Amino acid sequence: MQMSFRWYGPQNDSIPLKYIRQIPGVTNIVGAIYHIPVGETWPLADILALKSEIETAGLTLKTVESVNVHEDIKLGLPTRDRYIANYCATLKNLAQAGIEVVCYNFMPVFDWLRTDLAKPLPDGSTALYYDEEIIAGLKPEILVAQMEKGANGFELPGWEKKRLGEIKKLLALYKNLDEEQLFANLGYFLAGIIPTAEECGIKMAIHPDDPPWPVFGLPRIVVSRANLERIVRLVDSPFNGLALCSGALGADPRNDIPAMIRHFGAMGRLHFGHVRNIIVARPGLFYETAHKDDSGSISMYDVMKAYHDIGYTGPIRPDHGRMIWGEEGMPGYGLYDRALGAVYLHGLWDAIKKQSEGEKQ
Ligand code: CS2
Ligand code: MN
Repeated sequence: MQMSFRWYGPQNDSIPLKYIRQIPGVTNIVGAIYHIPVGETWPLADILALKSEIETAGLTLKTVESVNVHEDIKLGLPTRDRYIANYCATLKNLAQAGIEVVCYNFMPVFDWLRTDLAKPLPDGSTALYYDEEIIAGLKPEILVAQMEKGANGFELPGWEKKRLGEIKKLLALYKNLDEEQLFANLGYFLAGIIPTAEECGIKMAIHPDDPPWPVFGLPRIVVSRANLERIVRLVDSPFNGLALCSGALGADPRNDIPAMIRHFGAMGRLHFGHVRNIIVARPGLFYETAHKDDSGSISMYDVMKAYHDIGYTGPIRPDHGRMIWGEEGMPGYGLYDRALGAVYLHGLWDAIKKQSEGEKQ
């Protein structure tokens, strides 16, 4: 397991790399290029510059999150072939820079979404919060405005102002697209990119939809064990794998996260672990909590034990954190609580590892 930390680059992140370097056990940065529009090829020089900045700080860059997928690919428009070719070119450049894992998602229009980006918790911290009943009464353009306002001056990943400025137009394009078509479009995309990923040795890791159910009538398919099973078989290659996000999938209590880790891990399809805890207060209402095992609805011990038992050697990151100690930062991506999460998860890992080594002797 390689403990990793997401970093949004020198222009977009308020946290200096040198602070991340001081979190015990964190060795890897999960990074991306943000100034190239979705769908265009990431230039090798830009990737190398990012890598060298990270290495100068004493950290490594082997995992990229995300290379976002152009909307035309999700929609299955004729223009998709050009964007798939660009995606392959990006993968080749990433491979040349030594990148091993690329995370992406296949959510129409929106990336992860919440109804409150700073919900106060009883301990005085704030956290990301989602209530389906609030969503039901909201117009999508109001949600976009709320997300922008709550973002604290940061551009949230997957929430590019320019693209979402045309939200009504975007939603109209999806009017007749159902789950089956979205599956077909994902299959087409994977058929287009996986041969390149195989050739250059990049493990593709699809991130689950967050929340894992349809929103605003838009289909969402990366939501359950059965669907993940179908996705890894769309193109049957070890390079067609998963980024298992405990918080995203865990919002639906029917998803047994440790069982999924064991299952897809044994298949060799688990390439990235996002580990975070949430409280599911009632169906459709959940919020993010501290990572501690008993702080939320998902047992972080069971999750880390499952990663350990499958012999997981890939990247894991604490995913989101709350805002604590008066920190001002990008919602979900402050320094303090994610650092606590990384160290806590690592502590669980060390204990599980030591215990299993003792049992073997
Ligand atoms: C989110 C997403 O849950 C998460 O990790 O922060 O933005 C995620 O990075 C993307 O959906 C992955 O493509
Ligand atoms: Mn995640």
